[in-house]
Amino acid sequence: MKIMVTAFDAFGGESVNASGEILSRLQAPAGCELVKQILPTQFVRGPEVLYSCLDVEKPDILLLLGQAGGRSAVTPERVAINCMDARIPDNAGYTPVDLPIDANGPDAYLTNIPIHAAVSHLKEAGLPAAISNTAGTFVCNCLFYKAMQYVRTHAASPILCDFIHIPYLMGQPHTEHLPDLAPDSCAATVQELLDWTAHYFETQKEVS
Ligand code: PCA
Repeated sequence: MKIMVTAFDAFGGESVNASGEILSRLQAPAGCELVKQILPTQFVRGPEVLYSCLDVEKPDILLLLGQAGGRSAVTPERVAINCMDARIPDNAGYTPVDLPIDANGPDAYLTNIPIHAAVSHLKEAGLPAAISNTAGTFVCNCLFYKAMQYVRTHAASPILCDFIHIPYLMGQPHTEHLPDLAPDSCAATVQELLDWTAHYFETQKEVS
């Protein structure tokens, strides 16, 4: 089984993106190959780079990581919406306001990973996780939407895909008074999610 995990580069004037820090700590679950990729925080270029990687790597599982400053847990996303509405420019200086990602695309895509079961498992293990019902309207949501579109329309074989938002990490420079997570705890949570999803993929294969 092949797993691809992506993260974003720093954006919004910050020097670090928590998602890249966590990506560097992840290890392949037993018997799996793990491919890591940093993507540019750009509405257009981010999904383009992702699509090139997917065409080459053809993973079975795709987890997309991004930073959501202000959250206090690792948050698997339920839904990507067909909307770009930026408060700040992306790393290419583009600030779309109230635009569709794909004028002919569906309003939304839901993740095809059972996140309720995944998050329950993480919580039972005492790890800081919660479901999120919005990935926002910036680059992360756009990448998630385009990734699900690829999964639904381009992929030759089924890919399990979700976006996971990561809080600020302790020690990372960030706006005061916003919550942060210990890097070890955050990495352990994402690692457990990765392992759980790999196991889920195997059980699905047995069923079909
Ligand atoms: N977070 C931003 C974009 C890149 C990132 O890591 C977001 O939530 O859209």
